Amino acid sequence: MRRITLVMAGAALLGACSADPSTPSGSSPSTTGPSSQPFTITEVAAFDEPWAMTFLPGTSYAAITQRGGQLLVREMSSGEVSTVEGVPEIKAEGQGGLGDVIASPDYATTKEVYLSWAEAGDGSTAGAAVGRGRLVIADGAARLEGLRVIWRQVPKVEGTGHYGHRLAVSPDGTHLFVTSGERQKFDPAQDLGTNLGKILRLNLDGTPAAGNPVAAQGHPADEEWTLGHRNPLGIAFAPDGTLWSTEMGPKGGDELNLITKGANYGWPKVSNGSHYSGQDIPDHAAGDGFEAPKVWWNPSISPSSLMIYTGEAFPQWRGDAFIGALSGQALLRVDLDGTAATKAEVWTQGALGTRIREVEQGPDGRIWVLQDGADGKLLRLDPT
Ligand SMILES: [Ca+2]
Ligand SMILES: [Ca+2]
Repeated sequence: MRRITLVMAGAALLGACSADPSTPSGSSPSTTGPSSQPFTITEVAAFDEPWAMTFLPGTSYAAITQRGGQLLVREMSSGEVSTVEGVPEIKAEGQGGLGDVIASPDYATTKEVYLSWAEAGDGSTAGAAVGRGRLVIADGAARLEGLRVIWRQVPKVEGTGHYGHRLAVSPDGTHLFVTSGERQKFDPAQDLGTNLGKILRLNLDGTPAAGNPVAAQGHPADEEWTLGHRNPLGIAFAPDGTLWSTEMGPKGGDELNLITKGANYGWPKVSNGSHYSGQDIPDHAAGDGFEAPKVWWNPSISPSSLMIYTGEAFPQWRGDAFIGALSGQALLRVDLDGTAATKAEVWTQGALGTRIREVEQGPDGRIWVLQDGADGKLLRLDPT
């Protein structure tokens, strides 16, 4: 009985989108099958407003950020958690605080990680920052050494929302991609003179990468890879090298975008959602000059995170996108096939039926999920 209820809830979510008459051409229809669950869900630990997690390659540790400003390392067999000393001063307010953490591509030799956070500016202004430093774990303690800030949002503005600041390194290990939210200021997303509302392509030291599409327009345009983003809270490469990003839309219009060099994703000119005031925003339409999402959600699910699966534990899902939903209170799979994307399962069973903040793949291919909030559980999904 419980299973039937859950399946119907998922179907209703999917149905709301496929019934939307404003379907942009080229977007993929939903599948309508039941969201069967070929995994068990185990609660492993709990954290205080966890935001991001990453497994540190070649170690038995995972690094976890808490929005309030703590970087933690958890030894995954013993469960022992250490608080990392030496994290930067952050502005923990609203959506801001400590953000993403990923390993550098040369982690095996340097032990360096990238970290993102909200940084205070003059008065009540703030902006996202990205730093790189050495994460030393020894004798049951952990510390960051030599942390240097390698990128900042410019300008810093008032408000505490839409930092974005999710991080990904290209599969060839040569470039760092940073998502930069538009800080709830709308127009900067279309202004090449700010790096707000953009996805940036940087060298590993944070300098602008050669070959970026609008570099001729000076700095910070020389950092910019794509524009027209609102609050992109997920970014990941697929095994075939394609780059994807999840983006929080306004009232409706959450997006999964295929990220391609120089493309303009339309915010705030177009969106399949509307303003919270009720004011309409034109939908994505063929020929409007903006890149339409491959998949979108209306009503909103509030995508917090994006992981593209490459493991062995769930071979049927290799190459597919996993998305955590905050307001949608679910874990979602989107089937990726080259540059095409199709909605698949919406899992709301048990502990997955809550605000989900982060999705990660473990070194053995199991899937890990962090709930949002003050008692955010770390969940492990094991194949059945
Ligand atoms: Ca992560
Ligand atoms: Ca609209």
